[in-house]
Amino acid sequence: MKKTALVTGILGQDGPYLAKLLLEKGYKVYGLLRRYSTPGFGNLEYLGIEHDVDYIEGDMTDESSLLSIIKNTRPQEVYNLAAQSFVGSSWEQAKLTTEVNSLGVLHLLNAIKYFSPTSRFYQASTSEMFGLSHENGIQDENTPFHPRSPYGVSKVYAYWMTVNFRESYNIFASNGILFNHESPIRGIQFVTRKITDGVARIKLGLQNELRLGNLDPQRDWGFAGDYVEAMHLILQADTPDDYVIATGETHTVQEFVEKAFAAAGILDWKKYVQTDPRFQRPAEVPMLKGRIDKAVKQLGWKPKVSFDELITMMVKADIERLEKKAR
Ligand code: NAP
Ligand code: G4F
Repeated sequence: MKKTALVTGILGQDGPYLAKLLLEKGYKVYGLLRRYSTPGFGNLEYLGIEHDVDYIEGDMTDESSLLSIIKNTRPQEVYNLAAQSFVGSSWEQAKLTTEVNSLGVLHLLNAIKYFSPTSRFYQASTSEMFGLSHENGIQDENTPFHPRSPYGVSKVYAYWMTVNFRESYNIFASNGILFNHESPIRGIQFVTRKITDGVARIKLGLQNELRLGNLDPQRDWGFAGDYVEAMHLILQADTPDDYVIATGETHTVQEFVEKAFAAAGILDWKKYVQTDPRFQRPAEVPMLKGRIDKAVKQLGWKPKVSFDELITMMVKADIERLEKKAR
C-alpha cells in the first residue's frame, strides 16, 4: 500500500520540493490548491512533477473545505506549508495573515482531530518567531519567542496550537522551526531571489539598478531542497517533537549581494545597488542563526548545500531562465 500525504502550499517554494521528495519515496501526494482563475504551476513544472500530484481544491480560511478534504482522504501525513509567508506584507494585511497562518492551522488540526486522528501533522514554523530573541547570538528550541511582525506573531499562535493538540489529544503533531531557505523557485519578492533575478538582469543588460531596503540584517540561509528532507524526517520520528532546522551560519544581506554579483562576474556591485526606504520594515529582525544539535542527533539531518553554492545555483538559474525567455 502506498503511503499518502497531503501537502498544503503546493504551488509555493517548499511544496514542490517536498512533493518531489515524497513522490520519489513512493507516496501518493495530494496537493491543496486554493481557487484561482489561473493557478501558477511553474514551480512544479520547474521540478517536472506538475502531472504527478493529485490536486484538491480548498482554502486554509475555509474550515469546511479542510474538514471534507481530511474526511475524504485521511492521509497518513499532513504537511502544512500554506501561509501568507511574506513578512513585508504582514503589516498591511495583518488580519489576512492571521486568518491563514493562525486560524487556518486550527482548522486543519480540528479536521485531523475529528476525522483522521492518526494522521501525522507537520507545521511549518519559522525562525521569525524568535525575532529579537537569542542567547549569545544563537537560537535553538529553548530560545523564547519575541516576534517582530504580524507574520511572526501569527506563526507563534500556530506553533503553540500544534503543541497543544499534541498534548491535549495525543495527535502526532510536530513543528519544524525552519530558518530562511531559498532556491531557484523562491518567490521573487524575497530578498535572495530579488537579488539573483536583479543580478541576472543587470548581467544581461535588461536592468541597470537593484533597489533594496536594509542591507544590515543577518540571516541563516540554507537550500530548500535540503530542508524538505528535514520535514519528512520530523514525521518519521518515533515521537512528535519540535526541531530547529538551519545551517548554523549567518550572513548579512550585503554579503549575499556581493557574492551574487561576484557569481555573475560583476565586482563593482555598489554601482548598481540603491537603497530604497519602501523596502524597509516598521520593525526588523536583526539577526538569525540556528543551532541544529537536536536535529543532527535525533533525526540524523544536516544541510548539504553551502551558502556560496546556493548563491551560485540561484544566479545561474536566473541567468538561464532569462536567456531562454529571450530566445
Ligand atoms: P510560499 O512560497 O509563500 O508558499 C506558500 C503557499 O501557501 C503558496 O502556495 C500559497 O498559495 C499558499 N497559500 C497562501 N494562502 C493560502 C490559503 N488561504 N489557502 C491555501 N493555500 C494558501 O512559502 P514557502 O517559502 O514555500 O514556505 C512554506 C511554509 O514554510 C510557509 O508556511 C512559510 O511561512 C514557512 N517558512 C518558510 C521559510 C522559508 O525561508 N522559505 C522559513 C520558515 C518557515 P498560492 O500559490 O495560491 O498563493
Ligand atoms: O527575504 P526576506 O523577505 O525574508 P524574511 O523576512 O527573513 O522572511 C523569510 O524567512 C522567514 C524565516 O526566518 C520565513 F518564515 C518567512 O516566511 C520568509 O520566508 O527578507 C530578508 C531580510 C530582511 O531583513 C529584510 O528587511 O532582507 C531584508 N531586505 C533588504 N532589502 C529585504 C529587501 N527584503 C526584501 N524582501 N526585499 C528587499 O528589497
